[in-house]
Amino acid sequence: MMEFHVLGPGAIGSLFACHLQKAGFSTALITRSPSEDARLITLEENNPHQANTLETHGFKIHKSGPIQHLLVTVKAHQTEAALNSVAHRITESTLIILLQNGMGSWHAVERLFPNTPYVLATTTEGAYRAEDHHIVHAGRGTTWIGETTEQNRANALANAWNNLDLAVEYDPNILARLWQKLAINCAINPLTVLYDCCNGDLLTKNQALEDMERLCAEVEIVKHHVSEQSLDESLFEQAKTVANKTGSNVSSMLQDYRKGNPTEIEFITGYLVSKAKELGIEVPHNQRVLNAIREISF
Ligand code: KPL
Repeated sequence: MMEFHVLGPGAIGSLFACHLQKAGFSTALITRSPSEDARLITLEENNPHQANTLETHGFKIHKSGPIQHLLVTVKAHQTEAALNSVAHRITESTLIILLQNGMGSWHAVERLFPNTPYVLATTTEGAYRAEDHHIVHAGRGTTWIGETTEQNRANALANAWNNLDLAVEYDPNILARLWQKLAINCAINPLTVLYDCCNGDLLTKNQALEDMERLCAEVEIVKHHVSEQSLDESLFEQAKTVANKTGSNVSSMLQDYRKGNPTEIEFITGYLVSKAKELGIEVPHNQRVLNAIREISF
C-alpha cells in the first residue's frame, strides 16, 4: 500500500492528509511538536460545490523509519530546515512531493538529497485554518503534478491521486504552470504588504495599480524567456482579474507579515529577480519591491 507522510500540516497539508486518508492511503503527519503522538484534524467542507460537512480524522505523528512518499507543504523558506529534520528517514527510494508557493525550493532537495527523486505540484485548492486542527476547504480547485527531471514519477503519482476526492492532473509542463502562479504572486503579494490591504483593495488605489502594471511588464518579459508560453491576455489584465476574484483575501504574504513571520518574498520576487539577472534582463521595479519587503521583514 502507498504510504504518505505530510511534512508541515498547515491548511493545505492537512487538506491533503485528510483526503489521502479518505482515499485509503496510509497517511501520517510530521509536525514540529515532538511531544505529540497523534493528532485529530477536523476537515470542514464548506465550498460552493459541497454541502457543509464536518469530518474528523485521526493521524499518527510518525517519528522513525524510512519514508516512502514525503509531501512537503511547509513554507518555501522552511524547506531546508524541515527536510533536515527528517534527513535520516529519506532514502533513494523516497519520493519527495513539493507542494508549495513560490519557486526554487527544489534546490534544497537537490543539494541535500541528490539521489532522491522529487516531483513538483501546485494547487488552486482553497483552504484555511479556522482554528488549531480545524481546516475549512473553502474553494475547490485543481492540483497539477509534474517534474523537471527524467525520473518519470509524476504521472504515476497523479494516477494514484486520481483516487482522491480532489481534481488532480499530470502536467508535462509543470514549470510553465509554476511560472504562471509565480507571475501572479509577484504582481499581487508584495503590493498587498506595501499597501497593507486585501487583494481587491489594490484595484482601488491608483498608485498600487501603476506599480502592478510596471511589475507585470517586467515579469512578463522574464516569464516569456523561461517558459515561452505566450498569453492570450496581458499579465496585468490577469493579475487584476485574480485580485478582483480574490478581492476579500488577505494574501499569503500579508498574512505572514501581519503574524510577524518571515514571508516567501525570496521564493517569489527574489526568484524572479535572480532569474532576470541570469538572463541579463533589467527588472528595476521588482528589485525595488524586493528591497522594500526585505527592509521591513523579520
Ligand atoms: O496566491 C495568492 C496568495 O495569496 O498567495 C493569491 C492569488 C494572491 C490569492 O490571495
